[in-house]
Amino acid sequence: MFVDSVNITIQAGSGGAGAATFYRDTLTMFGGPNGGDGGRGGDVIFIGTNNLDNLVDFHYNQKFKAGDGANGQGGNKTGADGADIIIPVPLGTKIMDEDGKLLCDITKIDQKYLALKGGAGGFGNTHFATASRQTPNFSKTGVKTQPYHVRLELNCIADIGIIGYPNVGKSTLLSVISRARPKIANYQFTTLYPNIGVSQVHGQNLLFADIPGLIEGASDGVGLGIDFLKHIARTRLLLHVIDIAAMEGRDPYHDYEVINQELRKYHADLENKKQIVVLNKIDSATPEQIKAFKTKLGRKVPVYEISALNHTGLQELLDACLQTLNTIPKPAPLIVETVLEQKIDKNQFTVTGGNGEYQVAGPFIDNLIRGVVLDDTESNRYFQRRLVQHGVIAELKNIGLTDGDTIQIAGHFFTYTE
Ligand SMILES: Nc1nc2c(ncn2[C@@H]2O[C@H](COP(=O)(O)OP(=O)(O)OP(=O)(O)O)[C@@H](O)[C@H]2O)c(=O)[nH]1
Ligand SMILES: [Mg+2]
Repeated sequence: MFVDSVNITIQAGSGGAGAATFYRDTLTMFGGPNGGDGGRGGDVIFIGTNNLDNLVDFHYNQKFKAGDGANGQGGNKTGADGADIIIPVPLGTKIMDEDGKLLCDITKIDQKYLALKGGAGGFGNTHFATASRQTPNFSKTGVKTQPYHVRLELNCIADIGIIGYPNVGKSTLLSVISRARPKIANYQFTTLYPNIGVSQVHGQNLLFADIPGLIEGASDGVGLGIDFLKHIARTRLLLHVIDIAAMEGRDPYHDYEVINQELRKYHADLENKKQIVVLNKIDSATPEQIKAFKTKLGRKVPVYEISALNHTGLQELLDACLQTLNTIPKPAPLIVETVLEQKIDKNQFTVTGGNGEYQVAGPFIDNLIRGVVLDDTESNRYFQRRLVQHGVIAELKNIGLTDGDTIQIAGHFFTYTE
């Protein structure tokens, strides 16, 4: 099976909670706070590998979660960090958020993309000891993470795309210039998904992608359609393979025009890609067939004559591929890297309401509420102080908050007293 797009869920590890413990021994009844911090949650990291050539593994496994951080313990023991999860993806994988925004384009072996950072561990109560609060009996819970949906889309990475009608010998060509072993047979649509092969030409590796056959109407979905044309979007050169022996009775030059028209209809970029025309099956063609084609083509495009079956003309073709490629600059890789959680502004909050009832919400509140235990007087005071310090109360006053009004925050109700 060949899978080139999948939706998966990823989640970083949550941070462990800090401990609220106190030093005690046989002589000390009430020692100082010694609660250790919680461990950090693991990160979610994607990594490029050439051991995979498509996304089929994600068809069976779509949920990825990094390890949670362990809770802190007494005696100032920090909890262990959660393990990162490292997700290998084939080269050419684009990682997008659920709105389709590109987050990262994996194009190199071992290229890493940090998609989600693990949640920070909560502070143990040692952090909360101040001159005026010597025995803090609260600690912070770790940052709880959420699952994110991301989409993976594969656009094969290849220097050269091999295109043409079905049964013209595209896979045969790939099989004789590389070690790839695509299925070859004397019927149309033998190839159902792109095959990638590497050919060494004068010490340089050229990556070829053999694309399933195209026919008239492909750009409207006829045959295997254009699903696979996206896999030649990144190639810099196209080998347009023609069955010059016309073994299936079609006119080779008409084939050539039809395919170009389908490319044009699909995307102007494909039409503008440099092409080398490959007249295949010359072992079975007449000199007249070759001449007729070349006359119609004129001099506008380079033409090579080969027999993939008999291995004729291959070296000349490969030399031309190398030479042409070296004249076309490599497209600059798309470098966009957004850590998903950085999308959230942790200081942001909104105030709403009026007539004695107000609400506060937003990431600032979500983050703050995680770190406090509201039933605990001390913790509750700390919470209220943070609201003042962060300007939440001032904002509420701006929209009319006065003494005795109710403020609703994350499902809790508070009565405001000046
Ligand atoms: N006589 C001759 N036959 C060839 C040559 N190259 C390929 N063939 C034959 O043409 C048939 C089709 O070859 P494939 O390589 O499967 O063709 P394809 O273009 O990949 O076809 P699809 O995958 O269906 O698009 C097979 O029977 C091959 O043996 C050639 O140079 N000469
Ligand atoms: Mg094929």
